[in-house]
Amino acid sequence: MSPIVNDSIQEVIFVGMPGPTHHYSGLSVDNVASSINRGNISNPRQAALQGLDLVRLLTSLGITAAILPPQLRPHLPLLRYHFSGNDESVILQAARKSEGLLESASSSSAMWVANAATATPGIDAKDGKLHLTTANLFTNVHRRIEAEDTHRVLSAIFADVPDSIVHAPLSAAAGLKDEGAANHMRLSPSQDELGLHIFVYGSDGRSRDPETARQTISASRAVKALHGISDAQALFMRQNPAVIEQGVFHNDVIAVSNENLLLVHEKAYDGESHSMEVIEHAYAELHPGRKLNIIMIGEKDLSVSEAVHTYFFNSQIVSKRGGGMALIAPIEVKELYGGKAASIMERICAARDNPIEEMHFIDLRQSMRNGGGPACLRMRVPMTDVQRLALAGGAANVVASDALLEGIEGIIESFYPERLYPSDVGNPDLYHCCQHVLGEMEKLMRLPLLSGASGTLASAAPMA
Ligand code: SUG
Repeated sequence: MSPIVNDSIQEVIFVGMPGPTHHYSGLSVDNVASSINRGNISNPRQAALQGLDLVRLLTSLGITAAILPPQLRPHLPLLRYHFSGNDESVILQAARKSEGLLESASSSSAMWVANAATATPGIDAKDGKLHLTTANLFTNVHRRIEAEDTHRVLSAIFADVPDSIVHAPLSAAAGLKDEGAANHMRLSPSQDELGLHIFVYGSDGRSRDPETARQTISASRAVKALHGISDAQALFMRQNPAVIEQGVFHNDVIAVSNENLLLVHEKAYDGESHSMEVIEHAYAELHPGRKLNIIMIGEKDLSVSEAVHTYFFNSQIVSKRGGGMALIAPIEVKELYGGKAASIMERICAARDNPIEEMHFIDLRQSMRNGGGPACLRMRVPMTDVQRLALAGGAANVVASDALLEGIEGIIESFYPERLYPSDVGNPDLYHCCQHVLGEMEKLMRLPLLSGASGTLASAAPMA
């Protein structure tokens, strides 16, 4: 890490690691890829190696990357609401009597860490602290069960980071449904300057709310209040109900931003193009005279359906260490519809009026088949130099280094299965495999993955 000149803010990008139970059982009905691939065979080993490729690409661009490990699956506390006995017996009973429940309990969905939390840098918070609110992911059972462990692991990771607060998930009992940073964007001239926070929601309790809307405005407002963001720095944008119904289950399926750049589909928000004027106006009030680059993609150039299938907007746009931005897109952008979406990206990259200088296409097919592209697999945390140094030097070993990546790769190569049908999650050996993997990662990353994990009633026992 370069020496501290002054305390500037830069993002740390956390990448979520798929776990050994990564499989396709179509658990998210509003997610086109998840539904289409239901019942297909998966390759958890390849999924995790593809995640590491993403980490290596980020570090090659000079970005500080870090790893968020998988969670223990199947999630036994969920199964224990229905079945009793020892771990193996509970899993076997669930496999016989409640396949759907077992599939939910076995999802490796914690890999999509854009849904782990929402982060606000200290510069934007009233108390000057870095805030993270763990998402409650209340909409889907298979995701709801992530929140408790995510909160525990994030708390351990940030324990040594000065001036940081990791909040517990919002109360779903109060009607707050929160899907984390997948529905949040921060616009600013540079990471170091005040940000305009765009909170995107699908439901505000009106009758025309789509049934599948995942984020409530009440949750977005609660995150804004908890983080101490001023009114001038917050905008609440309603998703276009029509696009939610076409498979835009999170904002990051139809928009992506970085610093002063926003790449967005014209149909993303209620009010369509008027919504862009609202964003421009709020940004101009906060940063008079500073340029905001909005690149709006029209329906005639790329339809919402094409955007959903290629995951064009689920790219990452990142600031390279030496200046300029890079775009990291899923390989499907190039492969589907005769490369039409890739041509749009090439034009954007070649244009001189925006900061994107280079494009990278990455093969994340294993995750993509469950609707998780490059943007879903990352959690961005804007941190000061002091905070980044504390993270790198803290008790937890999460910041990507050659040694950490080789260690994780070794665990993946040694223990992850290469073929998994959804019915395989009923084999207790898979649970033991997951215990073993987390035990190894716990030692390597110095995180409480098994100790204290929800679901470890009997699982602290030695590995099989
Ligand atoms: O919540 N897929 C995830 C994908 C999350 C993508 N994240 C962002 N857009 N940020 C979801 O729908 C599918 C699991 C399955 O079918 O087994 C799933 O949960």
